Amino acid sequence: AWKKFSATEFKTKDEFESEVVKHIETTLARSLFNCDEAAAYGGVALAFRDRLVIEWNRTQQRQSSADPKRVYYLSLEFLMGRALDNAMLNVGMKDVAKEGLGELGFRMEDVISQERDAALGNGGLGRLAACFLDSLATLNYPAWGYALRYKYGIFKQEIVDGYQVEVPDYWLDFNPWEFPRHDVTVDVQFYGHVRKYMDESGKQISVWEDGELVTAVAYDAPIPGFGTRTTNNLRLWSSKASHGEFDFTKFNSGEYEASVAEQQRAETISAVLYPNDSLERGKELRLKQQYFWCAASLFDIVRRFKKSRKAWKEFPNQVAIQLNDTHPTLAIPELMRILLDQEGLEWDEAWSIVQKTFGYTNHTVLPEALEKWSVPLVQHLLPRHLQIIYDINLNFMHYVERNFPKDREMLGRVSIIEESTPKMVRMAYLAVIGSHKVNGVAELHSDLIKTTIFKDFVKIYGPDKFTNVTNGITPRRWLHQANPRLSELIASKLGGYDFLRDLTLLHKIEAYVDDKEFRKEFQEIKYANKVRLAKYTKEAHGISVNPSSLFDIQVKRIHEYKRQQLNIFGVIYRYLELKDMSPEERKKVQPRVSFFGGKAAPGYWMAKTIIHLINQVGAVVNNDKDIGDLLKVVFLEDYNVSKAEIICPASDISEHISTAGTEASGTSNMKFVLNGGLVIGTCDGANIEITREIGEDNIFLFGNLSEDVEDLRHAHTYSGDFAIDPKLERVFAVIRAGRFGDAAQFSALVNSIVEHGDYYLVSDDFASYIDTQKLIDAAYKDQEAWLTKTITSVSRMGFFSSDRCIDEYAEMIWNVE
Ligand code: 26M
Repeated sequence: AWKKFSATEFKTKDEFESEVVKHIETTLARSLFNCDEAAAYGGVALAFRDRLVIEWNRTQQRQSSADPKRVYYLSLEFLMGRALDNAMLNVGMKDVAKEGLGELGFRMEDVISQERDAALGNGGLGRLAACFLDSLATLNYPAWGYALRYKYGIFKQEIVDGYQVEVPDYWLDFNPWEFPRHDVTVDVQFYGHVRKYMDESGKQISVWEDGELVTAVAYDAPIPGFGTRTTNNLRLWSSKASHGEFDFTKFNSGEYEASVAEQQRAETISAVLYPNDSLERGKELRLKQQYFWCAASLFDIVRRFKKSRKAWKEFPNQVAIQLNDTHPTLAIPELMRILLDQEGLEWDEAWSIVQKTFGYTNHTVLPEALEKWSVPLVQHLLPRHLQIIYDINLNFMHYVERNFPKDREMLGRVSIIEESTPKMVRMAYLAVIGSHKVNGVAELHSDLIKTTIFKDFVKIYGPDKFTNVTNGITPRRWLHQANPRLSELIASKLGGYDFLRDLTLLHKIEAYVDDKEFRKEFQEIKYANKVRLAKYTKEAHGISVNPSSLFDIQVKRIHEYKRQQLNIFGVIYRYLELKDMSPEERKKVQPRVSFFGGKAAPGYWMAKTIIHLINQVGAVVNNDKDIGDLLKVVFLEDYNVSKAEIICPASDISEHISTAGTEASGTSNMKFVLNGGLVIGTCDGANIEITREIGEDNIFLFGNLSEDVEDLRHAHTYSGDFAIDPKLERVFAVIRAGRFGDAAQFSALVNSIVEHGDYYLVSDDFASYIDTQKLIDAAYKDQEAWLTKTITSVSRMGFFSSDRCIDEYAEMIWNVE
């Protein structure tokens, strides 16, 4: 353990125990006689929360008086996972707590696992935001996260008869980490119309009137840093009807249902996280969520700025706002509206403030995932914002026209308004135009946005507006918490836990790559982590897996571009090969377990079909007596952050096999390598930089390159002689023959490749995927060489700390210290 601030930590285990008991008996009003693990969790969480709150208040007071430039991270998603273990790490004294809990008759792991995940996100984008909050606090940046307090997080996934079933995730039953601030509210307006008039001086004034009001109530959660006193704030907005509990006129006249209905309509805004990456688009409620959150957050930010009584031109020196994808883009016209209509600034001054304030992070180049909102919908819901967007666009069009008089086509291409029926607002273009910096999330991705979706904007603004910040992960959660034994082993060699604050120090463990003792322990830890996952697999799914097998894991949202179908087709091919072998030949085979996990968007049929196929293959393979331990297929239900903490340390190989150029970065690739697993991957996203850091001998790359994708797709459609890879054809033949259940269920999946152009290049990459898996089998047989690769890789992963990302954002984009 490492000593930090003595003021807030527990002095003794007796002190800890008495506080836990006090909270159980008073705050929770439970008797110690029927104290179960849930109550114990409550008591421990509240005891640590007390300590956190003290540092939180102090941090906020320090920041209020110093009034430095603050960073505001606007993200509709924060995939926080559990908070208790992290709180214990940051407050310190986990070992004292563990001892105290033991005396009370509880095991620490059991108590920690009582907590429900805060699952306010879909996947990588939301988890990145959570890692960033951890790093911002750890590096002492004065920073706030802003999001919505969804009543329901991402749905829970159940697998019923091999199919995904969605179950609501009501997570707020008992949440000791949030603090309602009933005194911090903002009234947010919707609908209505705009009245324009001239004032005495002849200036045009716009008034947005006759709308509906909904109240935003702040709920705050403390975000402690590691090894520092800084505890930042995550502010979540909850919606409620603006006139208090009920509409009393309606209530008094007996219209109970109508008055309650209005209340519910308001509460619907923050009710549920949208579980789609893009398919359920154009929904009015989603746009309402976005504006509600942007308006409340900006009001709050402006209110804080105004306390300092500084001039408006100082705003960008006091405030940096980062837009996590295009979801918060309405913050741009909203800040314009505040500055123009409420503060009376002139357009040019307001626009210059806005551009200096915002930065925009892009997370995908997939065209189907780029947000657009219909002009009639924006007009209806936010009439004043639509005018401002049109004015922004008009100024921009003039600018482009002046600078590129010869390129008349360009105007239509870069216009914020797409001239379709109905017209659409292109949110990514608005975000680019309203920000001073735009960044991608890995080198390849940042290059791609400059040559594809934002090509014209590079011509217009020059290349310096566009930059790269390669994603990272917090080593506190993804090394120390998820893999305490590995963290301890590293600490024992480096003389302490400084590497958790400066991950580049990991390079020093490369010196132990030939150290017998170190190697033995490193290998034992990996084995123990595999045993832990095997145990979980048995408990949760009733499937026995041998921890000595090669553990092959692909966990991430299910998407065609991420190519879980390539993986499962490869598994089927492996199965067919095993079936063809004699018992003698089978003895030479490297046993393997293929783990899958991930949620499909509820309306994404192809993704759901992939899940179904994985489960059907598992049902056949796992019960085939010829196969035994040589191959097992496991679909891990309801993949989430807390499960990732068990899964990531347990891989030998993890799969990051997206079609080249489609996965912006990926972040689980970093988690797996940091925990001593190797990667099979395509030359995509952060895989490329991982290869650069750890060396190409330590990663299994395969498949076509990003620059070849366009030509290959073209050839599929137009060359006429597009032939499916023969090995893959063999897989399709057995699927068609009904080996994994009714073939009709899988025909759309097979046909997307055979008949519909194989957009994701599954067939093109299949042979090289299979060959590379064979290389992996062979490499794994040499356990010593394998171990050397894993240790070397871990030691070279320092670059991928989210602390490094945050320092890059701070310097290149936010200009904060
Ligand atoms: C939706 C439907 C069909 C096909 C694709 C999508 C879709 C893909 C990406 C929708 C949104 C997408 O982008 C948002 C996102 O979550 N991006 C992820 O951001 C992470 C953090 O930067 C990266 O690590 C991931 O590579 C990137 O996919």
